[in-house]
Amino acid sequence: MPSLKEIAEGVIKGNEKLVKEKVQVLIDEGTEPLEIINQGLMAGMNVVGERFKNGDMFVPEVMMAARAMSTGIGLVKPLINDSDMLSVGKVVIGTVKGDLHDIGKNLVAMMVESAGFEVVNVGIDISSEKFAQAIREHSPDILGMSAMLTTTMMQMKETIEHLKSEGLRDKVKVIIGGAPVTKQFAEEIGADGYSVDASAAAELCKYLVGA
Ligand code: B1M
Repeated sequence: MPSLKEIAEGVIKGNEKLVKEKVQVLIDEGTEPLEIINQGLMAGMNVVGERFKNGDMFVPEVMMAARAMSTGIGLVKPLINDSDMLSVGKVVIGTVKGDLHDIGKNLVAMMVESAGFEVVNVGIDISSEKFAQAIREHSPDILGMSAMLTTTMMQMKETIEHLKSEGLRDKVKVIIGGAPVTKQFAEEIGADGYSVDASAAAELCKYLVGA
């Protein structure tokens, strides 16, 4: 019988096939779904997060690990009651209007999910109206916006202004990130936080909900 440690190691190595096989064996043998997630899949992803933060792992490896983890979660999730999932909060995340870059944003979504949040990833090219609609629909604790172009980062300001005009700004914490974005810019446009990478984003989300 495979151990949870082997699953964690499979995630760290980004070995999707191995993770899929071992998770299925554990499911078939009756291991608690939440144990597989917390002590196997997420335990592995936490190590990946630390290594990425320290510069010991790079984007392609992190993406492979994230994919392996997602595949494992996909097998286990149908077996879990939503009420069993220990969600520490909900995050809506998207890339702003005019911007099609999503690799970094997806990485952030994965890391935030690994930190225990329910994540609604609304995709790319998201206008301020669509972000507002997503907030109304999902009532998240946090809205995360990503921009990779100097020409699209002002969309973040535009969205914050739009949320104000719709009476939604006080209902949600807003965090931003992406290559051209800085802490100073975040302060200038009235965001609640900025993070430089995916691990820092997960930490920031935890901080903002007091987890
Ligand atoms: Co584009 N592109 N691109 N591109 N692209 C950049 C961003 C660029 C810096 C390349 C360059 O010129 N050196 C440049 C922007 C220049 C600028 O504005 N200053 C650029 C350009 C100009 C363009 C086009 C305009 C090119 C053209 O068509 N002439 C065009 C624009 C299209 C559009 O969006 N409308 C374009 C297109 C593309 C591709 C489609 C080909 C592709 C995107 C594929 C995809 O995402 N599915 C692409 C890519 C891959 C890149 C580079 C090479 C890599 C980006 C990436 O994925 N990095 C990029 C150059 C570079 O960055 N070296 C470039 C890896 C990723 C993990 O990092 O996205 O930074 P990153 O995310 C990090 C952090 O930024 C942070 O955490 C992530 C993980 O640690 N982070 C957040 C990101 N979002 C966050 C949100 C948070 C918190 C942290 O909270 C919510």
